[in-house]
Amino acid sequence: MQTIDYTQKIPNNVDLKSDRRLQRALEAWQPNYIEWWKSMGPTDFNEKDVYLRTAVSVDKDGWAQFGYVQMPEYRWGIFLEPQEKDRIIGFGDHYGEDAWQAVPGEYRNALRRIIVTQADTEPASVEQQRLLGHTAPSLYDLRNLFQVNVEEGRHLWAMVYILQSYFGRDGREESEELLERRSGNPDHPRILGTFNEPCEDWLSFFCFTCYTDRDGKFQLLSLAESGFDPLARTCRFMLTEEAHHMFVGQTGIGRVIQRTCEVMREHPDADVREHGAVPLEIVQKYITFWNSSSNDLFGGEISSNASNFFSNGLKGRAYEEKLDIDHKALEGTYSMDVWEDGGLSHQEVPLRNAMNEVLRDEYVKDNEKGIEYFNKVCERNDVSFRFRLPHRRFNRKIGMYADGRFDIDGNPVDEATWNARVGEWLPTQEDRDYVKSLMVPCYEPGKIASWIAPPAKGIDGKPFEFEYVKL
Ligand code: BYC
Ligand code: FE
Ligand code: FE
Repeated sequence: MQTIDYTQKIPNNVDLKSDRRLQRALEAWQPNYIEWWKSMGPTDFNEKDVYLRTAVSVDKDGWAQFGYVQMPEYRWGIFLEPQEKDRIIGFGDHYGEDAWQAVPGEYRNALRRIIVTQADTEPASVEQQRLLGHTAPSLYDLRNLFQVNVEEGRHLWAMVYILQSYFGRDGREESEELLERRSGNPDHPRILGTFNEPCEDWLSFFCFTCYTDRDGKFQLLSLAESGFDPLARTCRFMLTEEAHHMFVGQTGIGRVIQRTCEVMREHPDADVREHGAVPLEIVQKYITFWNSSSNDLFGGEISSNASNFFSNGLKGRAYEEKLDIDHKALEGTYSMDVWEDGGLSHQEVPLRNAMNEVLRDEYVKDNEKGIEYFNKVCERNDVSFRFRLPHRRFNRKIGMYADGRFDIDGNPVDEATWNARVGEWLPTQEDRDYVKSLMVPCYEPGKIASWIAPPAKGIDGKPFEFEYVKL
């Protein structure tokens, strides 16, 4: 078992103490990080004991140890999957060559940009979620929020380690800027759109962890294939943590639906709002908003960036190494509906240029499974409502479909139709106000807010009533 050295100021499994310069650079960044955490993280909860899991090794069973921790004392560390002997690059023009242990000079800028973009999302999400602790529906949920927050903090560490060890001074400058950009700040925003959207209520939080963290899963899967081996190893370990974030989102939305269904059964003739539940139509609109915004995180449908990232061996397809496919992707094409001059036409696009769309396909497939789960909750409760994903053309801000207007089924519509119908598809101010009105904290162990059902089970074998956060 590859244990992590916790006696070090920065826990790690990369033998940091053998590289004094790097260790000093990271130790110089650490207080700035903590300062950022204390001002931009979950303020007002920094002195509370939270029942958190911490990684103690990167092995299958060893990476989750539970105990009470105050968040600023959390052992954020640097954990990479062990190096695979003789690993080769699994795709693109360098297919079959030895994986890189150092940054290839010609791809330095592109790699740096990918890593900075990935890194930027991590602190952004902590900033977006920073006030949610004040309105948690239960201590169980409060703890899950903080678990997600500290792990996103660790993901920032993971990327900063790569920047500082492999990108010298540029990497150190980028590390500082990662603590300076601010989610939603018009003058100094985070890099990607979704990470500047406000996430101020718990229904948004669950949708964010369900759909935006799931973009994280697929971006990490594609970076886990990278020919730049340290990045691949870092992302492989991050993926183990990501699963919990999506669990929080998926089951969180499911529990909101469950609660509404219960109210509908008990009071078939009432408006569920009278009983403090969220109408399923509003849940659907929140899903539609966060899913469509997260679709943008895959970039444009036809992208020369994506083609270069693939050709150069920087970013592969999800599960590239495991799949029996043409790893050079030089010959294939991808059929897509191209939006041009106000119309859709079916076109064959060279596969390498369609890599963003290939990855988005996997993402959509994963999301479909999540929707089936929500519909099972309805079925189980004899409720006829059915959830759906919006079409991927719907409400896009990035890529060719951003130039048009599409209804939730992906059909082109004119501006007037869009304006008349957008309130059926996306949350209205009234919907948001209602959801906001439900956001009152419920901190008593074993109690839960009116708008959500308790979880099927607690964390780490503990019951729901367990005092997950000592307030
Ligand atoms: N918002 O060729 P294009 C996570 C820019 S989430 C704003 O279409 P490309 C997490 C793009 O930068 C995972 N701008 O796209 C989740 C480019 O700009 P320039 C994060 C956008 O480059 C929850 C231009 O549009 N990881 O971990 O092929 C909680 C044209 O670009 C957006 C990564 O993203 C957008 N949505 O692909 C915590 C992986 N989309 O060149 C954490 C690293 C595109 O004109 N990033 N643009 O200035 C990448 O691989 C790529 O940058 C993208 C974009 C896939 C994001
Ligand atoms: Fe993350
Ligand atoms: Fe995450």
